Amino acid sequence: PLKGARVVSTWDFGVGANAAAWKVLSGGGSALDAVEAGARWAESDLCNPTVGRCGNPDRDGVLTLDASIMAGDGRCGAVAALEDIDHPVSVARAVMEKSPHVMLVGEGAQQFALANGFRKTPLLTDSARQAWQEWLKTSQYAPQINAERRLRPGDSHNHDTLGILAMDAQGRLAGACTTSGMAWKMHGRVGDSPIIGAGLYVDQEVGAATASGVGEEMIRNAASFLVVELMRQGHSPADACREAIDRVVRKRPEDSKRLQVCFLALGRDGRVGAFALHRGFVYALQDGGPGPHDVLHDAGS
Ligand code: SD4
Repeated sequence: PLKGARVVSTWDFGVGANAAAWKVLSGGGSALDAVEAGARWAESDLCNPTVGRCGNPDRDGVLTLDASIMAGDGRCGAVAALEDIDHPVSVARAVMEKSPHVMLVGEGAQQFALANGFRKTPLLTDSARQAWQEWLKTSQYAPQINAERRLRPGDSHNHDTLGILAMDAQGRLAGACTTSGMAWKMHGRVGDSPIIGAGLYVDQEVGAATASGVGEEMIRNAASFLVVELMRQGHSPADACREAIDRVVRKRPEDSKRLQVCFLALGRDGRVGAFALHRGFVYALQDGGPGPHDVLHDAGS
């Protein structure tokens, strides 16, 4: 019954997110439930300083969370700059299912969450606070490429956003993206992850795409939408990601040496591809096949 079902996630911690999503898929659940479960796993992972409750704060020491979720039929929801609410991906799903809107931000997103059964919880951990206090000594905002390290399972301090894409046994597609954003960002900064078309896009006719890296570049290029549109024009998922990276470079060649941008795509036919501006990007794939169920692929350029 699971023929065709699969889930792919960004970075090494995608292995854990995939395992949570696969539980849903292997029980006959939907791709939408699967990506939410995978994203919730990442949001709870206390080893991950860039997603959910263990995330690093902004330059004022405030932890703000961004998340989005999208189904192949165009339903979508997102929250940005959400404070003190656990599981922003589930708030994003509630925006999708229980509000007339697609995106809620800041205080309004928090009010909506509280009105829909979420509880206010201080999320900033001691280690994140300490990291921020250390950062304050220099106060330099300089996103790391993270290219030197080849990421492996158990290498728990690698950073970046969780983007997760799934196809269920019925061929339905869905995706989710969740992050605390760039560490030490300006207060109020919103990245690509909660912006439909930038950090995440899903179209049942074609496929799904998600992004990680410096979100300003994704927003500038409507990048996940671009990857899906390139697949619509006939590119394989891998070629679509490569072409989108080329677009990013062409637009701002001067930035491309110092910034990381990574794309991950899943075609409607189940093909998976990825590409990144710099080495070091990996993704995890779970398709229930023989052999190791989670495979890490280096997708560095
Ligand atoms: C953002 N794309 O907020 C996210 C963060 C990320 O590598 O992926 N960092 O810009």
